[in-house]
Amino acid sequence: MTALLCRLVAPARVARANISISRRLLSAQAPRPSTVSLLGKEYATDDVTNITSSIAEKLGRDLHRKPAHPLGIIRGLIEAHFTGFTAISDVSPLVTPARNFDDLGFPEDHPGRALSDSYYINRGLMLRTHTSAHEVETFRAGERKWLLSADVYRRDEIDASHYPVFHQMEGARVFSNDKTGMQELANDTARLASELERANIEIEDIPHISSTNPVQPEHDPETSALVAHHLKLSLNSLILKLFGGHGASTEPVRVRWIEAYFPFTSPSYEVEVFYRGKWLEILGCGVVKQSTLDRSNVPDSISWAFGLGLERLAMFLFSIPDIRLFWSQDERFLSQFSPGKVTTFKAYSKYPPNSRDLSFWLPGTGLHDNDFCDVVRDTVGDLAETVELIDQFTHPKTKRTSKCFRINYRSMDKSLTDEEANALHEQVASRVQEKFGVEIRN
Ligand code: FA5
Ligand code: MG
Repeated sequence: MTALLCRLVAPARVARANISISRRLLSAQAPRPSTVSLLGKEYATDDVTNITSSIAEKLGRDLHRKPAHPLGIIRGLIEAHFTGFTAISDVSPLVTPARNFDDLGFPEDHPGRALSDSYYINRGLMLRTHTSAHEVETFRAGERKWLLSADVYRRDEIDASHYPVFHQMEGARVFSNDKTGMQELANDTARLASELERANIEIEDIPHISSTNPVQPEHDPETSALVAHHLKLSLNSLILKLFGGHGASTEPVRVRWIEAYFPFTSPSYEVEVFYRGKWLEILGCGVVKQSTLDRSNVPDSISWAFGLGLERLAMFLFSIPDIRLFWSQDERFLSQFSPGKVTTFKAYSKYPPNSRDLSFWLPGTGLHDNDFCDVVRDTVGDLAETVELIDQFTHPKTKRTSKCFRINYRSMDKSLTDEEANALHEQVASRVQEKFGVEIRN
């Protein structure tokens, strides 16, 4: 859940910002509008509001619901694999912090709650940071085998594999903790195990339960291990389906299971798949905390759940090199995909980047790198391909700190002229100055 800071590159002495703008120091910050409009409704803002207009515009795009979009195709393939599961994909991204964090046992001081990591509309409403935010309501609605796909939002760095909006699919299966439920578990485990035995798949497994990945005190260790085993088989079978038919067919699919920690599951795992020479983390999962089922009024039951990243899967399966492409409205991108089919993306010409540096003295109150990234994104949108902190320096006498960021401007659709890049950079500089009252250096 901890979002990364803006990517740090080894600090080097570099030329100062190649921009010349007035050094006017603005002390007052831009006033905050009293409401923000999201999905056609107005919401009151307050002192924690940090949603930006470039993020607000992403709400309702619903890429995961477009049948000929790579994210929609992946969703369809997974839903087809899990037969008998209810598929949900139309839940609003606006949730209470209680849903996103408290219901799932996140401690008060968890970094995911910070304003620097999550988007808040106001103190009572935020953009979900993961699809687990809907576990309690879905269990409470009586669903016992379900998949829920949605857009999720995290304040994060800007680069080819990080974007502040991405998509997850949550999956869960509940078993009655009685003879019938355990029989169902045993039968399905046997079916999956025999399927996987015959398949060309290499699995690095770990014990279902260990001292560092414990059974919950409410659970019988044997039952918990059976549920964890069924979870592993269910996901190995999905991975075989998704990755088995692509690439060099003689190579086995390689999967490794790793111990993990989530506040709402125990034992917990992450899964990595070896694909095109790299290990790729695709999901987190585990045995659902009994407190979640209790809160959802699901008695005498035990459940597993997983949350997987749809972009991560799609980037690998479709060979899509840049996460921003998922948001492209360019026909050269969209026309390459058709419902139900995994095809290899053919890159169209990539226009040259234009990099510009911006350095400034931080205000006395400091400035989080994610705040800077957000202003860049809000000013120039996807034209900012990467933002890197390339230098920082604290003056030995005044103790003031200066930071230098390098912004790579690149359009997916055209070549940017030097003048256009300069104009974008000027806009960024004046927005940063206006918003944070920083003093721009040159
Ligand atoms: C979670 O979000 C948990 N809610 C998952 C979970 C669900 C655990 C149910 C247990 C039970 P995590 O932050 O690791 O965990 O994200 C899950 C997956 O989302 C990752 O494995 C990855 O595939 C994807 N993901 C996470 N961050 C990003 C990102 N910045 N860009 C693209 N995909 C991401
Ligand atoms: Mg993770």
